[in-house]
Amino acid sequence: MKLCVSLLAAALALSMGLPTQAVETTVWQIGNLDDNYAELAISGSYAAYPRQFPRDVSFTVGKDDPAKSWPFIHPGPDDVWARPRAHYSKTHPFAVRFDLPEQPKGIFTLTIDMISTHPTAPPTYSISINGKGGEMELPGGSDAALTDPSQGKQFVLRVPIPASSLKQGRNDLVLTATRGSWLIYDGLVLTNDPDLTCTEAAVTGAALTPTTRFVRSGGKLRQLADLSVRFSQSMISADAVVYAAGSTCRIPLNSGPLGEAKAEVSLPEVTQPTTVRCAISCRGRFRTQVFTFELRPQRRWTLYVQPSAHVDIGYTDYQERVIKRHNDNMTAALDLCAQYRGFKWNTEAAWVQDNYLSLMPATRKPATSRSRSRYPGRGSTLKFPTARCSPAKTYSTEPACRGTARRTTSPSRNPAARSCGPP
Ligand SMILES: [Ca+2]
Ligand SMILES: [Ca+2]
Repeated sequence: MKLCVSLLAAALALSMGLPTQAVETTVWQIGNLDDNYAELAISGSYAAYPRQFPRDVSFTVGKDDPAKSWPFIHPGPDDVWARPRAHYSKTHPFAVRFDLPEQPKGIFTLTIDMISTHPTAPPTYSISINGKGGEMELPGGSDAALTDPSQGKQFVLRVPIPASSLKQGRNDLVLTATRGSWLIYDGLVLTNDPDLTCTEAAVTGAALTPTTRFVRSGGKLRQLADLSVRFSQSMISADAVVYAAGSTCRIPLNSGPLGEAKAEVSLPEVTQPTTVRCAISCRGRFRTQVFTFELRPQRRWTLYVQPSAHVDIGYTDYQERVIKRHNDNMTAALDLCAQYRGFKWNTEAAWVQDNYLSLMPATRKPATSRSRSRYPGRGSTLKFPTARCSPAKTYSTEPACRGTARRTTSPSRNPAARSCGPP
């Protein structure tokens, strides 16, 4: 069964006062809106992408042919198969360059017709027009569409673009799957109705979501929250003023082509539920709208980072690469020890330290007693194959592990840590 979704279209079209008999002209089109991808490049052969598009996509309207220059599939960062080399970029921007011969007028509409998306990891899709962008999460589709377009779950995205966001001459549109996996195109069309005008814009919703992240600023701890604001129109530049616990901060917002703006807000740390007010204004577009949220205290987490979980030189990678990686980690750890007083580092195996000290120049070794006090301690003693242990056996090893750690991790006082070996 085909699923056809048109997000934003109804709300945005109403807010922009689209007449029922709008007269639109096609500015450009890539592919045909025919529920098929046969007319697009590497049709049905996704594995050909890294060979045919090693530098991703740069499509010039009026010059390039979709059959050669616009792939039927748009990979996301999860798609390892789409990278010609491991170190290449994980995202794959698709750029469209087009010229407008005259000063743009009225409303443009970008229609992106998709055949399907990855079923369990659909992409977060970013649209940027002349440097201003926004993104949205696409719904999951069907991977049967990779070889059979009739098996897809179709999705149509219509984005109204005011003429003020475009310009006479060259314009740049960039489409990117910023998270997740692939999507498959049917075709893209940009249309224009020069007689349409925007009605008054409005904020249609706002949310403030606390995060678990804190920052220290001016000696005081502040907690970070994510502000999300949805507008009735795309490409609106507005201001948000957030009032919380005697603190005020002003944040610029840009709704982008999808009508939604997101920003990170730094607020004073609260110890009890606290009211936060957010006033959103856009001079000349709409009157100030005020939203009220409740900011709750957030738990402070202690973060332990384990860079590796299996020191077996030559098993997880070539020996020289394993050695280099551990040495790089040690160098970075020493730098962080010097930079942050509370930073501690424990190696998983004693070999990591011994090897580093034998190879590194004296200038890299901890020289002072102060730096030695936080120098990476010896590990290895706490590593055992947890997958082979019963829960009772696992817990019973805890005192022994701590005792061994106290005896062997001199001079630093590293907390007992346990890494899990593979089964
Ligand atoms: Ca279609
Ligand atoms: Ca098509």
